[in-house]
Amino acid sequence: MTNLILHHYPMSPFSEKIRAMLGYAGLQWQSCITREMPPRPLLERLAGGYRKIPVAQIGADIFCDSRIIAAEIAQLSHKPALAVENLDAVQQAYISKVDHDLFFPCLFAAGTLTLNLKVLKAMSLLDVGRFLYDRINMGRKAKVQAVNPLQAKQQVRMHLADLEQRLTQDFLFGQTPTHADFSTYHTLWFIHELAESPLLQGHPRVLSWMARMKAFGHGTAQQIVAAHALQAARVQPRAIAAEYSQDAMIGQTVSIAPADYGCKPTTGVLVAVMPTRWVIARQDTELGTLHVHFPRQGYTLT
Ligand SMILES: N[C@@H](CCC(=O)N[C@@H](CS)C(=O)NCC(=O)O)C(=O)O
Repeated sequence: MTNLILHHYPMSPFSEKIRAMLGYAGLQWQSCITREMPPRPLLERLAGGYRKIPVAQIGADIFCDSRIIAAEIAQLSHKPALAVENLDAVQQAYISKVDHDLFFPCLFAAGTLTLNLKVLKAMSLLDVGRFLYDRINMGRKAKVQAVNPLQAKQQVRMHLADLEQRLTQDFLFGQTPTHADFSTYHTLWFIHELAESPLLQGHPRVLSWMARMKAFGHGTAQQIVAAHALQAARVQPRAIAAEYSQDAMIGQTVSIAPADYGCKPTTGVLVAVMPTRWVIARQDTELGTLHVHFPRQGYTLT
């Protein structure tokens, strides 16, 4: 069993990206289920203000964003192609496109009665109301252009036609999957598996690739509760290599927030500046020092 804890909820596409990666990596992990919307007191304590899901944790190190989590899984499983920074510029650009430009079109295009029924089964009516209120508010405050729901299906159809052409091998960029496959998978999982929408029909290569991706499963997960995750955080964070603590900003109090939507900042003392990530230290009266890791791309530091 690795000591990697994933904080997630079942219907979250970006969480599915990580769960599928954990399956491919063949890792044993610990699963801590969180609510579909704030308040999430445990994560507020561990990650500060960061409000997106998934979040991962190894002891007192907290990893925000699926990119950073993927880099940790790449290290743990010795599968370097799971980390975005190990891929070439073409794959990196493709990942940005599917993770950012196509995420909302896929969510909007997935509306089916089945999805609505699953949501109603998973949440109380009161929570559905809270969820909608939260997401409308998040959308209003977002710094990215809203998706036109009428154009969403067309965008997804174009995406599927493009994928059908691309999939000449078992995976998008070769015979083994890379981060790009998992980035592409999670939004289509939302449409095909969760919403059970017929949108993917008529795309035989996409459907076979989806089946290959699904076959990775989720690895072996042990369910844990909040108290266990808090207990796991009562250790010293990992040491930071000297080469990452040379930047002139080190030691300053900074706030880091996503640049697109859900832009809630986390504040702490900057302790590492790496080529692709920032790490800030936060103090919790009971847990001690926590190190919170963020990607540099797509986040702002003030
Ligand atoms: N860039 C983030 C995006 C994560 C994201 O947007 N997650 C969605 C759920 S799939 C989210 O946080 N929605 C708001 C929420 O759950 O509070 C990542 O790669 O992890």
